[in-house]
Amino acid sequence: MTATATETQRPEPLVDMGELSAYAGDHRLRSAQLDGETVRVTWDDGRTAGYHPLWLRDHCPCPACRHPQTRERTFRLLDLPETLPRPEVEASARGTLIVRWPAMAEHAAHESEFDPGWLRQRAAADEDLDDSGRTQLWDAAIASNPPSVDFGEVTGSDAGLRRWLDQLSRYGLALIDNGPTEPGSIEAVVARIGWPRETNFGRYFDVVSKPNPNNAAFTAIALEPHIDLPNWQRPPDFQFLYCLENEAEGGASTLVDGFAVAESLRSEDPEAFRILSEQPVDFRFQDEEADIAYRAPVIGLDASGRPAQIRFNNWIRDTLRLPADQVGAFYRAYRQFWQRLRDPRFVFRFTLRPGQMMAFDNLRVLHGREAFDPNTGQRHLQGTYIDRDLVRSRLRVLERGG
Ligand SMILES: O=C(O)CCC(=O)C(=O)O
Ligand SMILES: [Fe+2]
Ligand SMILES: [Zn+2]
Repeated sequence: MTATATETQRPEPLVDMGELSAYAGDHRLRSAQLDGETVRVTWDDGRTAGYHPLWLRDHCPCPACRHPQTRERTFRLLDLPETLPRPEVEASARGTLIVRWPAMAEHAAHESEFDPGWLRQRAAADEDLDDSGRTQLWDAAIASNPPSVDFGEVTGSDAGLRRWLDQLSRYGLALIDNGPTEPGSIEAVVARIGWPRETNFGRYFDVVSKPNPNNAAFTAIALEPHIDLPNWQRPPDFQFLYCLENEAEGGASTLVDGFAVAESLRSEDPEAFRILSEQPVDFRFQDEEADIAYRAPVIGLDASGRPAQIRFNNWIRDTLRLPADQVGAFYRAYRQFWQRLRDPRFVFRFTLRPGQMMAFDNLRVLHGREAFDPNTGQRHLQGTYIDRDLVRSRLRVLERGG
């Protein structure tokens, strides 16, 4: 009802869309015309794009179609006939797109005005909204120049933070160098993005060798490449590990791009890839308080068949529930993948320095650690997790600024 009640009024000027689209630059529209089923627009720099009329109607920014405060859509497709009349389109004197829909039966006429920057941003939106457009696979060669930004820049400047988050979404990995070594320094990094994702390990956790560990990380043993919490339906998206002390002998870190390894498996051993991407396996964590279990394939694919979620963690993998005649093929595939995850041609091996932090995409980049000897010195990391939505949101907001 809201939509039709105000249909007859001339729409107010744009609902703050100019501000939202500032990062698309201030290009104005030079022309607009309806060409078959497509509204073609041309900006003043010659760039063009096409939009379906119904898409434009659905995205009308006027206060009758979008809530003026929340900016959320109030317009309902169901309030219109299935076939819309042909609109008139025009590039206004101020460089916006005007679309006028004539009245039809009981439906009032409607006019929409679109910000040229907003339109321009939407023309490329598919790539920008989804990290897959940025993803750059890597291998051991990344060691010569690992993505990293200084602590002072990440915490003190938007340009530094933007550079760091861009690295993180491209490589699924970004280091922070030259930070303080006071406990809690990790919180200053998290505060630049949002807030931590809490798990059964707490909001922040200390990675030290403990007397009664409930997880392999809290021992001094070597950790094979793994993702954290594959036993959750929604494992943490990103993990941060901040090094405060690293004096013990051993304890080097290993990182490997699981998407790169999965792609190499796909091309070199397609049958192993098929099994790991189709066969769900069980993961489970149990202690006195918790019993958290989930079943999913080791290589989760997105709708286009690209690796999107690696679930590999050998110590949290639960009983393998498979018919006996499929067990051999599964273990063969699992071995092929695991061997590649440890292959020096893929692994980035380095030792964290005090004041250094690593951030990685927990569903893409597997982390590991070599054994250390707790009798030779202190090793103390602080860790936390953070949601992808917060990381992407902060990056988009920073990129808006131009
Ligand atoms: O000790 C390390 O370097 C890593 C520990 C670990 O895997 C974790 O905290 O998730
Ligand atoms: Fe871990
Ligand atoms: Zn409207």
